[in-house]
Amino acid sequence: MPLPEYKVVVMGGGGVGKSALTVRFVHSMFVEKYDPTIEDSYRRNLTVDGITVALEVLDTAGTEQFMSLSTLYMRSGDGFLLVFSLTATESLAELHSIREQIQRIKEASLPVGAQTQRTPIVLVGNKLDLVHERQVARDAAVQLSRSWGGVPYYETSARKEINVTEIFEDVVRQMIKADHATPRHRRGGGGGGGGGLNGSGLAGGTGTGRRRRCTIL
Ligand SMILES: Nc1nc2c(ncn2[C@@H]2O[C@H](COP(=O)(O)OP(=O)(O)O)[C@@H](O)[C@H]2O)c(=O)[nH]1
Ligand SMILES: [Mg+2]
Repeated sequence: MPLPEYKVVVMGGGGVGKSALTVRFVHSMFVEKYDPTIEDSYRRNLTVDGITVALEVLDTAGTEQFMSLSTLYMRSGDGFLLVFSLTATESLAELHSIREQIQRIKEASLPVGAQTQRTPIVLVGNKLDLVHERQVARDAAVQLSRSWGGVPYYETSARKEINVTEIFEDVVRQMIKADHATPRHRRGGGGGGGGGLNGSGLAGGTGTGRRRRCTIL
C-alpha cells in the first residue's frame, strides 16, 4: 500500500527562516546561508500517532512575481506553515494577507457545505534562540492565532532545533483529520493541475484520492 501523501507549503516573509526550518526538518542540519531565491520541494516520511505519511514540503521563496503562481502553491497545498521571525515585527503583519489568500483559495475548492472546514495551518514564530533581539511578544502571536480561529502557535528555533519536528507533526495531524472529514477525491483543489481535473475524477482512480501529483516547479 502506498503511503498517504500530503503536501505542506511553507510561507512567510523573506529571511524569517523558512528554508532553515525546512532543511532542519528534512536533513537534520542548520544552514547558516541558504540562497534566498531557491524555491524547492523536499520529501520526507513522518509517523504521527502511528500513521506514516509521505510528506512533500514546498519551501517557497516569495519570488513568485505573478499572483497566479502563489495561487497555484496555495491550491496544491494540503497544509501550511505560516512563518514569521520573533525578531521582526513586520514579518508577523505580512502573514495577514497570505492567510487571507489561503482561506479564499481553499474555501473555493471545497464542496458546497464543507466551506466551514478549517484549512490545516500552523503559525510559527521562528528564531526563538535570539532572545535579546526578540520583538514579538508571545501574546501578540497568540492573539493572531486566536483571530484565525485558534490555529496552533509554536515558537521554534531552526538553529537550536526547538519545536521543528513538532510543527510538521501538528500540520500532519490536521491534514489527516481534514482528509477524513472531506477526502481529497471529493475536494476540488488537491492537485497542481487545479480543481477541474480532480472534480471530474480524471486524475483520481486510486480510491484513496491520493496520488503522485505534478510539481509545478
Ligand atoms: N539564530 C537563528 N537564525 C536563524 C534561524 N532560522 C534561520 N536563521 C537565519 O536567518 C537567515 C534567513 O534564514 P532563511 O532560512 O534563509 O530564511 P527564508 O528567507 O525564510 O528562507 C539565515 O541567515 C539563517 O541562518 C533560527 O532559528 N535562529
Ligand atoms: Mg528561503
